Amino acid sequence: MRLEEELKRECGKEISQCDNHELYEGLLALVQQEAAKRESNEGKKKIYYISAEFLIGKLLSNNLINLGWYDEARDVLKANGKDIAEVEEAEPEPSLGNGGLGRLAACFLDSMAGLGLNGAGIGLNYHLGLFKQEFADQLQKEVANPWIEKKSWLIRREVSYPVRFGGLTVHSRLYDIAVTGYRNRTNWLHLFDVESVDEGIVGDGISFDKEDIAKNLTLFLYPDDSDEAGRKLRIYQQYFMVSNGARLILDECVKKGCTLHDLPEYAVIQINDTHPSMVIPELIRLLVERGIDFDEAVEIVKKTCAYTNHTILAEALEKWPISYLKEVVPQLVPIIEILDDRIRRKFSDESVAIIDKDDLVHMAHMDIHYGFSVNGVAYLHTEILKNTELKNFYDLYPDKFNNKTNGITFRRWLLHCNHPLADYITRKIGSGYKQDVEELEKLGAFDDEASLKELLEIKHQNKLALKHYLMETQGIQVNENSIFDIQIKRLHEYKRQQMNALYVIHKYLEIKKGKVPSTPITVIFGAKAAPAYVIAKDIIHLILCLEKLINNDPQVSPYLHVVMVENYNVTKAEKLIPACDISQQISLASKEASGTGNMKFMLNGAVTLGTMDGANVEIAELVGKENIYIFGESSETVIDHYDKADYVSKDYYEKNEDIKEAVDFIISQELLELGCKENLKRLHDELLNKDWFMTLLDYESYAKAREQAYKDYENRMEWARKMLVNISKAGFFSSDRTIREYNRDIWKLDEEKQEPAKKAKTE
Ligand code: 26V
Repeated sequence: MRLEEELKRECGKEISQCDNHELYEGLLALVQQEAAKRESNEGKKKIYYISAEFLIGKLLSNNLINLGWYDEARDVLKANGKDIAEVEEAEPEPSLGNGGLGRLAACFLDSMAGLGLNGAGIGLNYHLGLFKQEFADQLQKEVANPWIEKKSWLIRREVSYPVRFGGLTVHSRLYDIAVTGYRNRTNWLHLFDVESVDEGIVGDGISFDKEDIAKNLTLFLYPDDSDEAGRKLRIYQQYFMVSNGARLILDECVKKGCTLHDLPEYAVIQINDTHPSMVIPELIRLLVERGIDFDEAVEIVKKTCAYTNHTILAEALEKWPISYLKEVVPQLVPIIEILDDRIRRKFSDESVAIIDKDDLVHMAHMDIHYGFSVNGVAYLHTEILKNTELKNFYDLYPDKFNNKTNGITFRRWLLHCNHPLADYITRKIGSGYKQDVEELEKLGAFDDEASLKELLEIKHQNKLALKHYLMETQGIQVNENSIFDIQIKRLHEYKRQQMNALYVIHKYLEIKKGKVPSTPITVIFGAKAAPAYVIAKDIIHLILCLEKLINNDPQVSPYLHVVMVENYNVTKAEKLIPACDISQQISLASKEASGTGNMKFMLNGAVTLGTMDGANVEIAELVGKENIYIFGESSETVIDHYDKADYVSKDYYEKNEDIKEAVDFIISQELLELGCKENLKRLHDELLNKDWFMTLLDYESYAKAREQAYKDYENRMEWARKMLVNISKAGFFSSDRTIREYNRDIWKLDEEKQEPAKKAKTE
């Protein structure tokens, strides 16, 4: 076999003599060589997806699948006594993202390459990425997370730019990661780094000198911004990313014959949330520096940049004090002031200004005025942007607004992470669905008893695999015959992990009173909390205390188990999702822009328990109400409560005995013995006196829907039918569909450069 010979040559010895890490490195080198051979940057116009996060996950298997090498590699390894799954374990997971926004960027890169679109990602090469989460004394501890080994996917390039800040100049260095297209050409993820970065300045946990910019600039993703130095560091990082990115874009375009006057014919820049928004003034600055008249530069940029909004949460919409910008990026300030001045002359409405009366620069406002497209990430989210959050902008520019419902790459979230299910689907409907996901609909016909039993058996096998994984990685014992009820996502109050925890308390108390569930339940959480987000950390504390209390109670643990997965990341998601029965998507309606975990679970045959929020709305429409558990108040009602400020959590606490009992249990003797009084008391107070995300408002209907799901699970055939419908309707959520829509409506790249088989359908 060719691969066998090449791998032997690459490793310098017999495959059977190599350890898993050597085999990983050997395969990495082969993939890199092949990817470079398949490189293609043809096409006049190119899409640059610029983002602070790219949560790419491990790359080996994904690349093997995309190159069409996976089966051969698996067989070669097997023939030499090696297991590809163990080789995969040897790869460190790059830690270049936080949550859905970063994972979406990674799925999009995969789809762009798979569809043959001329595109690239632009971001930063954080050496320590997002922190690694460890648990000690039922608390989250943050430690550094180095992921770059001597041999890695990063390819050092000759590209370097001097980047000037207020007080210093640093020199950048470009590293590239190949993005292999599924049976297609290679695109690149461009990650900029700074030559002077120094991991040695990191002290205890993740502490470091926030003011030593030359050494810390690309150390961490989302450095703690609870103080001024942390906030300024974020501005340093953002400017470093966009300045390098903008120069790379201009250089590439000029090389292809662009005169800069015609830049929009060569480049389109998708701004992923507001972290890269400074690309707008920076591009204007660079164009002027290269001889373009200011007014024309503004027009060019307007035709080149498009903005995606990923949240309506006020605290996540960035607003930087102009004084910070004056210190860090003084060269941009006069440009931003002119941009603001032009808006103020045109529109009297203060709410659409770029620089507000408190001298805060609203990054999203700059994107909307000076970009040509604004999109939300799910139907409901875009509607809320148009009608509520960004209504004043929608009134000005109705044509700029459009929706692009998120998607996920099926290569990673089905073919790679769930081999048994992918094989099952291939057996039933053939392998056409791998290219055309809409073919998944054909699965719907296989609702006979034998086929459904097979589906249940696959779920069982995946649960067993997860059981072994949890035992090996965390020493946790779970029952594969229990219901796996899973909530994995960033920890945030709006996502309401606390509501899930309240239900766990309720169940615990019920079992204590002798009411045991027919089938045991395993409730699994996975979440990192931002280091300075106090209540989020209190919620983790509560969950870890519950885990200890419940799992050690012999009266309860046969029926109810709680697992908090440590350091939840892409690799863990790939193990958890295929094993899930119930997918918890329980955000307060209107707050979750889309969610993408919800799509991954659905595709892997889990049934959603969720609110009418984000893409849950579209999932519900696709699968029908018998195949999803929807509960809770609508987004309209929620928005109305906020408008009227009439939600009082205590009313719900006092009205409902179950709620009162569960909430008060947070400060019960049992829990106080296991946890910290300060944290538990603060969380109790928060729920009782504030509850900004209305946990208690929805608790009753949540508990009811969850009970119903558990009850329905007892009829396994009916449950399997729900699983089948979910899988067969998941095709819509392929990121290939999303990317085709971006290209059709926003990017408009040369059609002939796309793979010819599938173009976006016209509406
Ligand atoms: C980030 C942070 C980070 C620090 C703590 C406070 C805070 C609050 C909100 C955010 C969200 C930033 C934007 C984001 O990640 N949005 C997510 O984007 C996904 C992809 O479109 C989408 O599926 C999720 O619903 C949305 O939350």
